[in-house]
Order: sequence, then structure tokens, then C-alpha cells
Amino acid sequence: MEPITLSPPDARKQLAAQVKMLAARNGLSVSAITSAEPFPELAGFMERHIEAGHVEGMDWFTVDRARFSTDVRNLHPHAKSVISVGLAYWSGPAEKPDDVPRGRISRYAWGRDYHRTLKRRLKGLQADLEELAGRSLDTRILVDTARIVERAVAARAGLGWYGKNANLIVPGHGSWVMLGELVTDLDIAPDIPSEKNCGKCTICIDNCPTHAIVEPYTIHAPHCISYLTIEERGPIPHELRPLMQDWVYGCDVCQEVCPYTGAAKVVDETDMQPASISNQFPCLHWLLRMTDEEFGQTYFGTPVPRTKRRGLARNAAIALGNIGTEADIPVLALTLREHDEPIVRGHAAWALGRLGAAAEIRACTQTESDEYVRQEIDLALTNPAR
Ligand code: B12
Repeated sequence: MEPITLSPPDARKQLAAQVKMLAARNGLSVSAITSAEPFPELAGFMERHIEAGHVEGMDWFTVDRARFSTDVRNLHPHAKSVISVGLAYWSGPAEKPDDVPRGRISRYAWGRDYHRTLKRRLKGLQADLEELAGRSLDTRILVDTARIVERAVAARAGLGWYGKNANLIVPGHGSWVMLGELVTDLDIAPDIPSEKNCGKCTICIDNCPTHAIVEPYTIHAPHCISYLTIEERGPIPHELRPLMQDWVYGCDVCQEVCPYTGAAKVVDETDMQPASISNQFPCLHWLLRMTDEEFGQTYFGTPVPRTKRRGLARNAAIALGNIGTEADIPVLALTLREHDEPIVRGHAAWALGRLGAAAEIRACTQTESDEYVRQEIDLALTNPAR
């Protein structure tokens, strides 16, 4: 490639076109550019968001972090532009294959960890840009870090627009797009934000199983199934368990019901495809019995290990409490008796209560010594419908 001399304004626009061409060549489905100017309007908004308790439980989400994340130059003082990119991953509708009781893993976590895929492709883009510019560039590659508000960057770059479910909706792909950024000292002509919006549609708000979209664009994370199944380490609040359906890792309901997302193009993205049915619709009995080795073999290299083996098994117990039948009582009883993790035994007691298996719960009252599990057992016996 010929080194180019940059002289505004045409060269900046020409560079923008080349950046997009190179991004596509590196396997980045969509890309758009914004300046490295700060987002002053975001600071107050995020402070109010934190004060209202919408991110409670995510201890890293502090006011200081939030303020820091509203200016990319806090991270990268020489930044002039941010290239916002997306990895599209809608691969068509998918249904559970049989009558086996299975959970659901959210689509973004079916395949390889998107952080790695996006970072690898962004590195390729960086190398191509350095070749194009004829010099080494001062860049930062970011994917999913708390030090930048990715949807705000992407919205200002016009990569897409905010849906009422807070997700960034990208034309042609809906919100089935994972985001990343290349922050650079290159001065590239910015794109224009989109003027689209959801209009009067409230389908996502009306269909959120836990009513976590408390107002348009605002997610109360402690009630979001994604938060509960992935980020919450302790017991899931009793009142939310019956609402969690069969989700065992993340949740896609607010995306699946969205008309824009429903119209997404099918993409052939091998990295986001499940290696086996256990990466997509895992058998709930298996999740309850899974060993550390099996967990590693099946989920290593995907996003799922974030919730750990015990988190996934805890979520499987809740899912069986919600979709299970009498036929699932023996495996839950075995889990309550023998699982090595108290958090899983406690949720198995709850699930047995939901399925009306008081005798199986009572059988463990003498042998269980963990205080937390004993509390769950008591509740399951005295108030089993919770
Ligand atoms: C913390 C976090 C979570 C938390 C909290 C989510 C939340 N909405 O606050 C939990 C664990 C619940 C979560 C869940 C999910 N997450 Co998440 N999460 C993040 C993370 C790390 C930070 C988000 C954040 O700062 N939230 C605070 C709020 C204030 O900011 P926001 O979410 O961007 O919301 C914007 C809008 O609300 C808008 N807004 C507010 N008021 C108004 C008013 C109007 C009129 C308008 C137009 C806009 C508007 O401004 C906000 C600032 O940009 C980002 C990565 C990152 N660094 O940005 C990923 C990220 C947002 N998550 C992502 C994904 C995919 C998900 C899930 C879909 C995963 C799943 N399938 O289970 C769910 C979706 C839940 C949802 N509907 O938001 C993607 C989103 C991709 C996209 N196309 O939008 C991101 C960008 C990660 C990535 N690298 O791709 N997530």
C-alpha cells in the first residue's frame, strides 16, 4: 500500500473510506468513526444511574469510573478519533432439538469469546492502518472495558442508534452486534449520528421477563436476567427466580422480541457458532452433575466461564424449578444431597419446593450442615411456591 499524506478535508474523508474498507477486510462486520471529543452529557446521566441503584452489585461501576469513561482522552491523551466497530452474530432462528430439559445460553456466548475475536481483528486493522499511514500509530484497542461507554461511542459514530432496551441497534443486524473500538491519533473524518429511534414501540419493555427495563433506555441491572445469571455470585432473590424461565447464561428476550432485531441478516460468523449443543441449549441434568473437567472442556474459550461451574449449575437448578416436571425430581434430590457447592444445593432445594417434592427436601434436613442451605430448605418446606 502507498503511504498517504494527510491534508484536510478531503484526505480525512478519504481516510475514513479506507478505514471502513480495511475494517471489513479484517472481518469487522460494521465500522464508523467519531472524534475523540468527550461526552460531557454522559457524566451526570451515569451518576444519576448509579445513585438510582441501577448498577448495584457491580462494585467496579463507581462514580469515578463512570466520570473517567466519559472522556476517551483520559485513557489515551493523544487520541484524535475513535473507530467504533461491530461483530455481527445473528445466525438464524434456533430451537431446542428434543424433549430433554434444556437451558438456554444467550447467543453472544455460543461460540468463541468475542473479546478475543474482536481484539484479533482490531489488531489486523491497526497493522493495515500503520501500513497505510506509513508510520507506527499511537492506538488503543478496547473491547468491553468499563473505561469507555461503548454504546455512547457507537451511537455518536452513527454505527447504530439506541433502542429502548438500551441496546445499540445497527441497521441490517439489529442489536446482534458486539462492539469494540480502535482509539487512534489519526485524524479521521467523523460520521454523523443516526436520527432513527424506536418511535412508539415498547415491545422490549412489555416482554422483559423480570421487568428490568424500568423506563425506556434504562435497565435496572440487579433485575436483568443477564446480570443475575452471569454477574451475581450469591443466591438469586427468591421473587426473581420464577421469572427467569430457562436462561442459564445471559438472556436475549429484549433482543429477540425487537422488530429491528427480528429483521437481522443471517451472517456466516464461524467464531460465534456453538461447538456443541451444550454451548447453546445445555441439558439441565448434565449442568447439575458437571465436573470441573467437563465444564472446562465444554466452555473454555467461550464467555461462559465468567459465571463459573457453580454459577451455571445454580442457574440450571432455577431453570429446572421453572420448566421441570416430576421426572426431574430425582436429579434435583441428588443435587441437594451431594453437590459440592452449597449455592447449588440451596437452589436445588428451591426447585424441589417448586416441583412439590417435600419428601425429598425433608430427607436432607438432618444431614445438611451448611447454614445457607438449611435456610433454603426451611423456606422450600414452609413456602414452596416462591
Ligand atoms: C455493565 C454492562 C452490562 C450490565 C448492565 C447493562 C446496562 N444496560 O446498564 C448487564 C450485566 C445487565 C449487561 C447485560 C447485557 N449486555 Co452488557 N455491558 C455492560 C458494559 C460493560 C457497560 C454498560 C454501561 O456502561 N451501562 C451503563 C448505562 C448507563 O450505559 P448503556 O448501557 O450504554 O446505556 C445507554 C443508553 O441507556 C443511553 N440512554 C440513556 N438514556 C437515554 C435516553 C434517550 C432518549 C436515548 C436516545 C438514549 C439514552 O445512554 C446510555 C449510555 O450510552 C458494556 C460494555 C461497555 N464498556 O460499554 C456491555 C454491553 C453494553 N453489553 C452488551 C451486551 C451484548 C449485553 C447483553 C445483550 C448480553 C446478554 N445477551 O445477556 C445484555 C443486554 C442487557 C440490556 N438490555 O442492556 C454489549 C451491547 C451491544 C449492543 N449492540 O448494544 C456491550 C456494549 C458489550 C460489547 N462489547 O459489545 N451488560
